[in-house]
Amino acid sequence: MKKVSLIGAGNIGGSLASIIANKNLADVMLIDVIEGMAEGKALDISQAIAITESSSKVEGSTKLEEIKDSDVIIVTAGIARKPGMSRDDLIETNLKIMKTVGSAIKEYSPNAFVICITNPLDAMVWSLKKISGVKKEMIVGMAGVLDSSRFRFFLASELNISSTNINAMVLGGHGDTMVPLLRYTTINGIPMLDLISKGLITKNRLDEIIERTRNGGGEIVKLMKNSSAFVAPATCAVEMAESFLKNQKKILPCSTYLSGEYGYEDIFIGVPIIIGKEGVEKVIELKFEKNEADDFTKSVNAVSDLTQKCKKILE
Ligand code: TXD
Repeated sequence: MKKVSLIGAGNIGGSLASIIANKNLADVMLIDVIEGMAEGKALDISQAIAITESSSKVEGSTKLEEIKDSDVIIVTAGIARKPGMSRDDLIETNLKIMKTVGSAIKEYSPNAFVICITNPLDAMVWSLKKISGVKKEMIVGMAGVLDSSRFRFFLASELNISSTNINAMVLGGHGDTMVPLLRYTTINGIPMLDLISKGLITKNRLDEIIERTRNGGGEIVKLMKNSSAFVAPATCAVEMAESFLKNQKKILPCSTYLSGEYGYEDIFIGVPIIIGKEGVEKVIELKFEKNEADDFTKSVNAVSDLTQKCKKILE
């Protein structure tokens, strides 16, 4: 069995452990600083395994050295938003945590495929790469798969069709400037834009759905008050981890380190990539139309501001 270490055993970490174990995907090592949190969740999940017929071993610890020799490490350590907080408000606290986590990855598991989830996502994964020294092909951020999944759900609800029939690509930063690409949104191969001309959905409704997708996280924080989304983020991160572990070569929108692609470098931003056993096996460069390029640039600028803040703090 491969080994997946989950640094952070909170809402998303616990969901990750449960999904990975029930899919019989890998052994799981849950880590948390809160005494008993990781061990308790590991024991709870382990007691379901007889029923789900999984052979995953699920363990928990407070010791970061237990991530030793992981194949995949998924990082959720950090604080989540409360109502009224922006993802950017988390930067100070969560950057300090990335320092601890990144140093542990460097020391105990430098060759793992690292998936960062902690917000503000694009700046945190940039910081984690810098601190851990993990090569750019082996570290990504989870956001675009979630934002695209939210977009697909909202569209499916509006059109009263199965969301599995909808292919969508939401790129850019994980925040208010994310870029849902209508031109690349299809319903079983039918371009979404054709549906507008056929009157199945109006441009106005589409714009409202894009806005709702941008605020997808905030909508859940407002409803749940003391936590943000966790089942969907965990499910999306497992899709990325599975593509690596099983060499599935899926094309997924992920926050990825650019070294000149799309004309940018030394920044993590959501772009389509192929994930296989070598990690980020290819960054796919789409040819944007003017409006798409403008939106993408706006998103890169927003992420770059936050990344610069992290750069200054880490210097
Ligand atoms: O799409 C996305 N990327 C976002 C990310 C989707 C939803 C949530 N997003 C962010 O993920 C959220 O804003 C947070 O920054 C993270 C984790 O969210 P979660 O809901 O899991 O937060 P919890 O439940 O507070 O869990 C975080 C755990 C908590 O148990 C802490 O004790 C632990 O992290 N923690 C640590 N574990 C290990 N090591 C250290 N240093 C540490 N510090 C805190």
